[in-house]
Amino acid sequence: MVVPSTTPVMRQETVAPPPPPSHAGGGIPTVDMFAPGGRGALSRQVARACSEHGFFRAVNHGVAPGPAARLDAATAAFFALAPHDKQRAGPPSPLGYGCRSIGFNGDAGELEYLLLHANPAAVAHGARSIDTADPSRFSTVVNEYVGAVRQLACEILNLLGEGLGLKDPRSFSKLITDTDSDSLLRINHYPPACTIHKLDHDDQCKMKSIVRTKNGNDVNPSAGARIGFGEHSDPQIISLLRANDVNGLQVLLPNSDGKEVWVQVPADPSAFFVNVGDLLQALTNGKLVSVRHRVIASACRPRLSTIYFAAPPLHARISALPETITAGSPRQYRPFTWAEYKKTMYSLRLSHSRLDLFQVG
Ligand code: GA4
Repeated sequence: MVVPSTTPVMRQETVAPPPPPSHAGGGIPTVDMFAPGGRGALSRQVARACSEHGFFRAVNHGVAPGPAARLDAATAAFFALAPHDKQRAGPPSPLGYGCRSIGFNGDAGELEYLLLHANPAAVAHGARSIDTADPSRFSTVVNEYVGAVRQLACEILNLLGEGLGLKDPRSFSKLITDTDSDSLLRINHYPPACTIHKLDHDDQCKMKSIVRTKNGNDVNPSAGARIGFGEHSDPQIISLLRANDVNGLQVLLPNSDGKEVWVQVPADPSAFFVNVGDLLQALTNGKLVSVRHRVIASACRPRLSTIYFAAPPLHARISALPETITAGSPRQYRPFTWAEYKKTMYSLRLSHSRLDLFQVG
């Protein structure tokens, strides 16, 4: 992964160096969304976390716990159904209920999931096969959650726009608030690993950072490591992940020697984990990099995660913002529509670095 310079590159005027995000929790930058110090400092912190890591933990984020608790209860009830009842909401095409199989090209993981479109009409349609007894109960809960999380996503994108010194700081958030936005909600349920494979308890529960060697193989300290969700970057603009207290998420970050290592992200049910997606990389001409991440499903308790993937409308034209293109930093990606990008991503495997296919020259 190319790591951009440590200060946001697009800012024209001279400003005080951004306060570094704190690194509580295993090298994962943390941004307190209500930290004292004012909006300027906060926006620079968000921009710095996205530029340096493409990833951060948002705490004190202002999303009320109610919608999340209600969604968790509804999805836990769904996953507790008998397999044939869950299958009524599948197979994912790509939306719906899925078990193990991910996408259309042979990727698989140790999980089951619900993948939903985030707009209310689509939620209502999907809910009919998810909560057959009372579909409107399920869609109300999903819409309430999506509304709250979309607001946080917009706030983060506005702060990012401000921190990067964009001419229009709302350039990113406008794309996801469009009524035709193609945003998704994914709920992943990773069953407890030890009940499936009966591996040694310690092997299953002790996951450490895994060093990636030159030939791309992982030095795996645990024989029990199983791929829950394989290595990939998120294709959209930004993703907001919230999970229960079970570890599993890992992000690929450079260590102090510049070597890429898988860093275990300590679980924090009260936080949102924010990922830069491929489209944000394209819009910023590569100044921000979409972080590669995966889930290793080795815990002895189920992991439940919910991810909001904020996307533009299908017809949106994705092109580097003019202020990101300079003599020293020529255009990296040809313009494309989100529809075109989606078509490409569904033709490829999960781990593919798909944005490379849009590189110029
Ligand atoms: C990865 C991020 C999101 O979970 C997702 C995934 C999608 C799917 O599960 O249908 C994809 C994957 C994701 C990228 C490549 C293609 C499409 C599976 C796959 C192999 C919902 C998304 O938008 O892209």
